[in-house]
Amino acid sequence: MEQGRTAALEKYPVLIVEDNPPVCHTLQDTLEGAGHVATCVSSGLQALAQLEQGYFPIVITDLVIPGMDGLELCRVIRERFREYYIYILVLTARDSHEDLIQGLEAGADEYLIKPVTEVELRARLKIARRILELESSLKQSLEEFKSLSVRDSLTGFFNRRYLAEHLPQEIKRAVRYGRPLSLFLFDLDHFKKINDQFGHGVGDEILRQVGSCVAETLRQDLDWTVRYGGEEFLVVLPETDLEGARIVAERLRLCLAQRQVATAHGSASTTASFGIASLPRVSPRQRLAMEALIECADRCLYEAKSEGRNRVKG
Ligand code: GH3
Ligand code: MG
Ligand code: MG
Ligand code: MG
Ligand code: MG
Repeated sequence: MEQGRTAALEKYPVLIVEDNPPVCHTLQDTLEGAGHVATCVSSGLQALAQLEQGYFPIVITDLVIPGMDGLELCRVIRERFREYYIYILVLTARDSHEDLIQGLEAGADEYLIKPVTEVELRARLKIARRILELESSLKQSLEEFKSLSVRDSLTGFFNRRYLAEHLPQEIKRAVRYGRPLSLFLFDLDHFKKINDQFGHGVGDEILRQVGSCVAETLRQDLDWTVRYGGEEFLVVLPETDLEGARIVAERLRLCLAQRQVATAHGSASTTASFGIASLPRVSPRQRLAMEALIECADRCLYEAKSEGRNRVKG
């Protein structure tokens, strides 16, 4: 969904479906006077074509129109257009109670009987505006919630929930198209000592600095990072073979080793140990399993730790 569609709009584009041109023009004037932009079409099929191409969160439709009638149009709109809510006002000369019920059942939000005064129409449009604004603010909250629910709040990296959903997809894609894929785990060295020596706040700041080194050394559009444990991270490198992953990990290792955090008790810094795994190195029987890849990286990370830390293995 485009940003402009979720933000509250000043003017809502209105689609008028009306086969009587003078009525259509009068409506258009009223709507424009009320601060909207209005487009007129004269049949249901034309209306659907407009809705396919453009953004019309408000539709005002007559019931008796050529071809598909207004009721059918309401039903089709409700079935087919779900990307954003379309507020539908039926505006008709059919004034029986039965017609009104049919119109509402077909999906109309309002059923107005001609002639409608300009004042009433403006008031009805205010209802439409309230509903549409409510919808867009709910949508925004949902987007924010979704993006927060897959991220770690301290570092901004993805969390394990995101990993469990996306790494299997990356692996599948790489295997299907015969593309390379690598990942590496890295774990900060003797991080407990940093906390002990400088306090947890400095420890947290160093964890944030990991984010800045990652941003400097990885490809922003392809690579992605997960906070895998407290001071352990997993980086996924699509379209990257083992040799490429070694280069990236080495670059990140240097960045972290050079990073200094100023504290009240002098500057603090840390190093990290890295373990890399690459798709071709996992046996074909296992290669779809993300656990196999991560285990492979974890074994290399263990090696890096036991060989003295601050190094890349894999
Ligand atoms: P090693 O080189 O073997 O990895 O040693 P280490 O001290 O880094 O490893 P250990 O697993 O013993 O300790 C990890 C430390 O990371 C202990 C824990 O308090 C710290 N840590 C984990 N999460 C956070 C966090 O969110 N903030 C801070 N400040 N510290 C954290
Ligand atoms: Mg008509
Ligand atoms: Mg440890
Ligand atoms: Mg550690
Ligand atoms: Mg650890």
